[in-house]
Amino acid sequence: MDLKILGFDSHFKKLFNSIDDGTLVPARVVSHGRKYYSVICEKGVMQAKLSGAIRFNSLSSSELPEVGDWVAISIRGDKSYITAILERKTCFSRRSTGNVIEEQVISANVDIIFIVMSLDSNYNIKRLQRYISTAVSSRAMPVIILNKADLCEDAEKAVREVAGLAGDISVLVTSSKDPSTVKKLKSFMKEGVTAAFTGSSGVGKSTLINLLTGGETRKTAEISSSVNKGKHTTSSRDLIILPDGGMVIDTPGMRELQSWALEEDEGFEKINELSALCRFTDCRHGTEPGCAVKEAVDNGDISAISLEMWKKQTAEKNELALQKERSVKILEKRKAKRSGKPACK
Ligand SMILES: Nc1nc2c(ncn2[C@@H]2O[C@H](COP(=O)(O)OP(=O)(O)OP(=O)(O)O)[C@@H](O)[C@H]2O)c(=O)[nH]1
Ligand SMILES: [Mg+2]
Ligand SMILES: [Zn+2]
Repeated sequence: MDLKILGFDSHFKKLFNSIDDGTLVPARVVSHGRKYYSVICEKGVMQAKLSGAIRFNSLSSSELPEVGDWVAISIRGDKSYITAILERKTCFSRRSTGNVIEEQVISANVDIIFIVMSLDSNYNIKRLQRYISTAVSSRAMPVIILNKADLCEDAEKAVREVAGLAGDISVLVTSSKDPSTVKKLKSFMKEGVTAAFTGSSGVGKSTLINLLTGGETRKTAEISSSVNKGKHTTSSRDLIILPDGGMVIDTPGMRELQSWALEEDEGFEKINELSALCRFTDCRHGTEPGCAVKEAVDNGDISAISLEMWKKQTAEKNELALQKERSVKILEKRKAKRSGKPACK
């Protein structure tokens, strides 16, 4: 196996050489369960476990290897251990749910994120916007796929609407029933390039991947319903090597994509600009006197709806910042506990 095919470029080579003592092997994470990681290296695919040091030193799940990561492995007899993760080029993540709010990495070192939305009842511009901002903050290149065009009478209308908010992001219209779909997807893929598919459950991510691999690599909803086993949705993340070059990562459709990054305000420039003219520097544009934003709403310069949306987003942002702060404290406590010292308040 030539590592170049897997995207092991000069950047990762340099990182690897800086930690290699002559006993390590570079490998890429293909999939993982709770204990074992499938990694691929020059020798082929093998199972590896985390070294004790990684397990002990990582405080949050984002410090553990994820699909797409380049890692260093140490092979001892018939066992392999992951001893280090090479610094990620890109990192596609979301906010985890649970009592500790932390970054949950979905896939690492992805060059392209195909955001799939289907042109049926799944079509939702706001959700798309959320996917776009998550993809942008991952530093990978987003590409929008409007799938199931065969189920939509006026795909052009959707394309116009999506193009309006997508800026210079490519927008593809696809259908598993249309032979040109494969060509469109392939034009983005080449040796060493990794693309991840993301989007709601049932939009056709696994079906599109099967078109790219030219076989039924991924189970899809349709296949299993024909054998009466109910809906087969993807439940694991896997890195798949394409026959014509490039790699794809299939991900299970997420019910709600919560962005990890505190996003820059979008579309609220006017409100933010005017805030500087409010009497109080911390004006929340509610009932405060001398509020320049409310004045603009009264004059019709800003719509009441945008102000409402601004308030909602600000509240969400404040809550997220608070949750993050709390999480940092919990993680610090965990760390102190590990090192045997009492946690400071
Ligand atoms: N009409 C139509 N159906 C499609 C198209 N693409 C996929 N489907 C169907 O949509 C259903 C869901 O497809 P999947 O590929 O399993 O969807 P997924 O995005 O992988 O879903 P999860 O794994 O749950 O996230 C299947 O029954 C597919 O046959 C399309 O372009 N047109
Ligand atoms: Mg799937
Ligand atoms: Zn104000």
